[in-house]
Amino acid sequence: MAFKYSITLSSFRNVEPLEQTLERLVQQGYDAVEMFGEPEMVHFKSLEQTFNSFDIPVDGITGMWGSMSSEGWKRRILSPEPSIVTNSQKYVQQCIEMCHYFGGKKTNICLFADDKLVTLDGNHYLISEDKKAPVIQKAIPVLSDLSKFAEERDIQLLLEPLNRYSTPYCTTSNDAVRIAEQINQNNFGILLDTFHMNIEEQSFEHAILKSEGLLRHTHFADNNRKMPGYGHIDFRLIIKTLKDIGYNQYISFEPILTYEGYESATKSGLELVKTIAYREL
Ligand SMILES: [Mn+2]
Repeated sequence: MAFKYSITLSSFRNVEPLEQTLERLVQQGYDAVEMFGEPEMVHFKSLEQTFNSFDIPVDGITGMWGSMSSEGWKRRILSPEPSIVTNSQKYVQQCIEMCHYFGGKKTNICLFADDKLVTLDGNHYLISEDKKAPVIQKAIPVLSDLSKFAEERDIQLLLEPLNRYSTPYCTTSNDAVRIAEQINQNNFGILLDTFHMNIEEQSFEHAILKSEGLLRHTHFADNNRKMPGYGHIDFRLIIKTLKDIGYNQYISFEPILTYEGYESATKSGLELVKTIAYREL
């Protein structure tokens, strides 16, 4: 079984021109890219021409949540403020439309809350289940509507658990599965990110097994958010477990590339993961 390999363009956004990134990624053997979700900041037509000229497909849209965007403060689905929720819905709809336009199949969704609710961000505690439940419950109809909106455009809406320092409401595979089971729509699934899993999950293996049937996309980064092989996560067990559950979707790298030598890191990280994936485990 072969995986397909993608990478998030948000990683290169403030690093170099897009054309330079795409040219190198094609050379390095990437099958696709994830476009960052800033629908109001890019020109669709010229961007489409750029992707076409490098003959590299867009697999999906990475939502620019939290501090990823100057607009992040109003992209908070769990906010108690109705206007913020409405804005967040609109944002996800725009990302879904954008994904559809570029021929992608997946858009991720992260459950950010209002700053007032994230005061625990500053320390190391998690929110208790009884405090979490009502906040999540309120978001279920919103997520359900967005999932239907995505389905009409043949897009998978994928819930990505983040670590507690970003948002404490959906941090594990278990949290995401519970929400996805309540939504109960075929195009609503889960995206697991090894960087966040490393902080929150009891084991990579258990988290992946738990999400079987719902896992439709993965983000790969090492514990320090560099490319795999530049930190201390053991990707062998992760890849073996993905194979065990019959995962045949994208492995999409989501590194932070502010370090020297990032151009070769995107190559060696990809080669490391491919080597592990091809080897019999
Ligand atoms: Mn991610």
